[in-house]
Amino acid sequence: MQNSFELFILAALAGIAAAQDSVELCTDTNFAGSCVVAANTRNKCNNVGAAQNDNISSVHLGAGTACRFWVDGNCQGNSIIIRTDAPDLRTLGFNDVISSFTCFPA
Ligand SMILES: *[C@@H]1O[C@H](CO)[C@@H](O)[C@H](O)[C@H]1NC(C)=O
Ligand SMILES: [Ca+2]
Repeated sequence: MQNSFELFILAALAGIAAAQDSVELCTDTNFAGSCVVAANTRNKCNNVGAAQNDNISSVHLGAGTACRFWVDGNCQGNSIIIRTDAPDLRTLGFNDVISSFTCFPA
């Protein structure tokens, strides 16, 4: 039987894990416009939703998270790895082109 303290620790660890594999994708620079938080992003390819396809201009990474972004769906085509928050993807030559991504521990 687990005591309440052990359950509290497990819940806290689960919360950290959820945050660490998340990424926020925004259609405007500086994390503005229409933003979507994607969770459970690791160890698989994630296609962005139709409203955000070729429309993402800034990326806010969850704690301890880095991501690779592709210009085509299903993680195909040219790609870029982003390891720190990107408030303006124009500076990386990757504005309004992202269609898919995967994330991993930073
Ligand atoms: C891009 O996102 C904006 C919201 O910031 C939206 O108004 C616009 O329709 C989107 N463009 C496309 C092509 O989906
Ligand atoms: Ca945009």
